[in-house]
Amino acid sequence: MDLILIFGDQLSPSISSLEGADKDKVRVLMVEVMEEATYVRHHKKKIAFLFSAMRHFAVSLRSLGWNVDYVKLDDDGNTGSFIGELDRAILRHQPDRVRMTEPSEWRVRELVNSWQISTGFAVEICEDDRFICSHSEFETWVKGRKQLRMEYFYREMRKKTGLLMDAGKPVGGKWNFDADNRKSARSDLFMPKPLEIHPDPITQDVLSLVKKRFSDHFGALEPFWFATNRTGAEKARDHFIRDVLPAFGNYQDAMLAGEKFLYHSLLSFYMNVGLLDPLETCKRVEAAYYSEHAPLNAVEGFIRQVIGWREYVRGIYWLKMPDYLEQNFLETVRPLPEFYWTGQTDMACMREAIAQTREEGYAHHIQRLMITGNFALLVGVDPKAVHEWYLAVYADAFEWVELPNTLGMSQYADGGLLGSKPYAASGNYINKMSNYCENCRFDVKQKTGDQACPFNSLYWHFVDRNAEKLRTNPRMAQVYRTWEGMSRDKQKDYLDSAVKFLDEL
Ligand code: FAD
Ligand code: DLZ
Ligand code: SF4
Repeated sequence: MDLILIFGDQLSPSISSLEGADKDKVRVLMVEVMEEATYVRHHKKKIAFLFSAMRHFAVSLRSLGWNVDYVKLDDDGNTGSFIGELDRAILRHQPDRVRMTEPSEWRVRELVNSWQISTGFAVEICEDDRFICSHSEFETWVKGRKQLRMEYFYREMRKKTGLLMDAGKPVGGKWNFDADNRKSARSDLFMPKPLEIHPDPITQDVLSLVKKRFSDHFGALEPFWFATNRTGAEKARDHFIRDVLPAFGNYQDAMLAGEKFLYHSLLSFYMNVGLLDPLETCKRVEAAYYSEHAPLNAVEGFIRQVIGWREYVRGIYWLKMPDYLEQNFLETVRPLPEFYWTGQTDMACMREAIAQTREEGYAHHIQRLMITGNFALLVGVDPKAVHEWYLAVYADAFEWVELPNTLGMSQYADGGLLGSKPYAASGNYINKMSNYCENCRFDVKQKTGDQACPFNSLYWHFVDRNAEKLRTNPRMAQVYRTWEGMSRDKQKDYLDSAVKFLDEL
């Protein structure tokens, strides 16, 4: 008999570990364990989402005839760890073999490896075929390339999947319509609202548990509106395609005070735990283009994020771990400012991004990259501290996708493997893409002094202090020309302003 361990982000009925298994000769094991909920102190909503989705999945497996051992967090004897629960299940069932789909995170893969070595138990690890690009395909793509640019990888994925392809050529004559996706949003636009799912009894039980056991974790637990099963996630997907997708592209980079979601899909949670299949989701989005429901810039933009960025960061993660976690190209050491947890800051943009992160366990890409990420980059926070924050606070955060985005894309800690230049920006960019500055105690137009937007002087401080590392980057050449063309006095004003702000941080 086989014991099949299913992790909390493997909630797909077609998961490879179940494929071909004989229901009568298999025991499925799913476990809620304290170790997973606390190795970083996850947002309350994230824990509730995971546990509720796991419990719903166990119910659906049982209804399909699988024998499932489901260990709840508060069950008697729960050891609190994957390995402890694996050991207990082996004592209970005396299986011949343990089987699982490869864990998505290096940390858990290592746990399983060491357990296998120490016990000598037979473990079969199946490939996770919910991704379009396997580890070996990614390694083949990497071979012989000097630069690992996402754009080229993405084109391979378009060819492989046939999405938006016409006789071997990209539909619309171009691979990428990102240039059309930079509009700033206005508050008088019609804003779609996310589909809210009312908690059912399973979710309500989990909410009580999280309230009781994780009250000291970051974030608001309620209102809790996430889907926690496949049917709910499919409804959220259909709602996105019907009401939101047509404007997804136009406002992809926009930010508006009070608008937490804009035209984003809110599907990362569901795809990352297996409630939605990424490829199927992309096919449905593609169909919206062919039926003339959504324009090409929106459809191509969404598909690029999923089969491009999402697959690409996973490839980088598995290619570069475990060393990737230790990268710190800019050699930064500052601890994460306390207001990342409290939201108490006079900077309206930061306050807004952190407040909604606390309320929802969600912020959209540009908030993550150009507000909270940009600020940490400019002030020089230790990239590992930034990583741990992102991993804890977002409901869609799993290390394989979060780490390359944070350490690589946002903090440039990998020295440019993922992004060709640091995503550093002054207040001007934030003002162009949002209306945050209208209600800020700082003045985005002032460059230095107590009233000036801190991002302005911090930007030049960042440029100056990293000159040795960044000056030779061709994409930074213009920035350094501008900096070096400034008068000594002007440079000094910027640096003095920044140092004063940093001293008080
Ligand atoms: P949409 O804007 O609607 O995009 C559609 C889909 O594209 C997303 O659901 C997601 O699956 C995919 N996608 C978009 N951008 C990326 C990207 N850069 N990498 C991978 N997939 C992408 N995404 C996560 O899923 N988990 C994370 O932990 C995570 N951490 C991030 C940390 C930082 C610092 C940054 C800058 C980005 C991070 N992202 C992460 C990527 C991106 O911000 C989220 O995928 C997105 O905001 C999720 O919201 P959405 O579903 O509304 O996305
Ligand atoms: C995120 C998470 C949390 C909070 N709790 C659990 C859990 O109790 N049991 C579980 O199987 N998975 C959990 N997860 C998701 C895991 O961290 C995720 O499955 C790992 O990334 C596997 O590599
Ligand atoms: Fe943010 Fe500066 Fe604008 Fe204030 S003025 S919201 S700190 S960018």
